[in-house]
Amino acid sequence: MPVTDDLVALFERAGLDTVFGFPCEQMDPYYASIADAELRHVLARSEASAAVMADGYARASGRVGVVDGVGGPGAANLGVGLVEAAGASSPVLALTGDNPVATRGDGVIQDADNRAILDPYVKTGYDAVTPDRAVADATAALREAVGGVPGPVHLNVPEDVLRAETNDDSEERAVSARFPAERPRPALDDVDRTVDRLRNAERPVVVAGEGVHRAGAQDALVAFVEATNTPVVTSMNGKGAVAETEPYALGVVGRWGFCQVANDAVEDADLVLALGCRLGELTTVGWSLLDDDAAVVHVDRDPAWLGRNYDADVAMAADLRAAIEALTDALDTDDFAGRASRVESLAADRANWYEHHRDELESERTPIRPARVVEDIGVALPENGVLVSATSYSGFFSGAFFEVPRAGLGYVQARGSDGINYALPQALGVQVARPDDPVVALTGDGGVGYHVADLETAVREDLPVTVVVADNAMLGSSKASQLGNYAVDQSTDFAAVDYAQVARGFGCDAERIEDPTRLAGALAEAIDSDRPTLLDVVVDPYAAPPVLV
Ligand SMILES: Cc1ncc(C[n+]2csc(CCOP(=O)(O)OP(=O)(O)O)c2C)c(N)n1
Repeated sequence: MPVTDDLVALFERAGLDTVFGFPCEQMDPYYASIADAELRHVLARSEASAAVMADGYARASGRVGVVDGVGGPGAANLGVGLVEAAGASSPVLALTGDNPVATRGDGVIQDADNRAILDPYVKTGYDAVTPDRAVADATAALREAVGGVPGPVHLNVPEDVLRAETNDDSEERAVSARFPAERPRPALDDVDRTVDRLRNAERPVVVAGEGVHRAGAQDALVAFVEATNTPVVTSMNGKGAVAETEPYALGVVGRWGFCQVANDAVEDADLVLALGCRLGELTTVGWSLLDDDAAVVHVDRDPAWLGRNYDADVAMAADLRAAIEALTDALDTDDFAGRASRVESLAADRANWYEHHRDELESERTPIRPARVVEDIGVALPENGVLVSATSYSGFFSGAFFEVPRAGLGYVQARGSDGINYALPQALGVQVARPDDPVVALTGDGGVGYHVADLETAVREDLPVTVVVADNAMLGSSKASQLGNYAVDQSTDFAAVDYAQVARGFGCDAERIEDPTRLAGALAEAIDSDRPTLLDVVVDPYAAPPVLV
């Protein structure tokens, strides 16, 4: 059996319906095997885009995103996606071709040390130098991607190995691309100690991070906080861990795109329950938010994060869903019934905070205020929708003002790396995984430039995303940072570009929007449409974002 038939069969048996990539001669046998199989191959416009799509697909499907590319330049491009996947614990399997084992390194075209290129971003890199190893290593790579803390892996397969036959007994290898692969439980002692602490705390708060999403622990978290009347803030990566429309949800905490009530609740807390959250610099505003006397309970799948930023009074290296369910099972709801009034009072504070920004959210000024763009997206996007936001201003405004209406993966922002470029390809990957749910990508004009050719991918692959370009014809936050820190403005302006025209050239529907009163209607039409649509929204570069400098 050809090695590549085995690889494709393995991916299908693992539960994958789609893979992503960009062809090369080295990988011809793999493409020939895919052509004969059910597996869908999504052709992106670069290996970088394909890798980001695989990341989006992984997050939204709960399965590994597989991406292929040529060695050398393709491997380097794949790194663009893997650096984000690595930072966000997103399981992506990068498959690179390579020159034949006998001649690689001897000045053959596209020659490179592919392992060395991608090693910094992967849990494990495999170099399959025999046909049987190729299938065995692919199996190991899939298991590695979903085992423990999910994350990217790399499988390098030289061309001669890809063209070979194998006698491998791979059909007997049990493998699943779903994550998490296992759910280690917390120690019962730690669970009891946490419940004790929670019972005795006066101002507890949950800080929920992306670990809640990766573990599919959103419903468990909702049950826990409803049983205990504990308010919840999220890191940016944890946004949507609970429905942000619920009274106990206080929004995003931290330096960028935060709700003031969320920051205040953490500053004021006497007990912080950090669930699947690294308590990193952005979330804690440079580790300044938590009170020195606050007790910390930290639950994370990755023991390396326990105690790294804060000493935890109780530290549990466990699956998030298993841990949160264990907490709920161990407590007595009656002990927490009296706390509903605190939740109501915090909900009123959040409503006031929102009202305080109402003028911006509903502003009819031109150029259009970015907060208005986010507000109108929130109104137009149905409950089953996903907003994939770029970082920078798009992320500052959407983090604060977009409310994820139900617990689950309703919002993605590339905080694994903070790259400004990911929103468009990530949204395409999410749309592949969720063909029936509307997906909106919100991005700056600087960010959209990186992968703009993938508007063609959206058309060809029938992915009806809505792309909203918050177009200020500049690298807005770079300009603000240079002016603020050095009183200079160097290399931050672009010439005006009509992105609607560009999008039409790639085959999308498109509209340029300068009138704020047109925004809501255009968004509703785009989201309702079964075609990819780009809205080039001319926004005010000088609207102040919710950022703590
Ligand atoms: C890949 C990458 N390159 C550079 C940066 C540094 N950076 C942060 S914000 C920003 C400007 C982003 O401009 P744009 O996408 O147009 O969004 P805007 O700030 O104007 O809303 C840059 C260059 C980054 N975060 N990621």
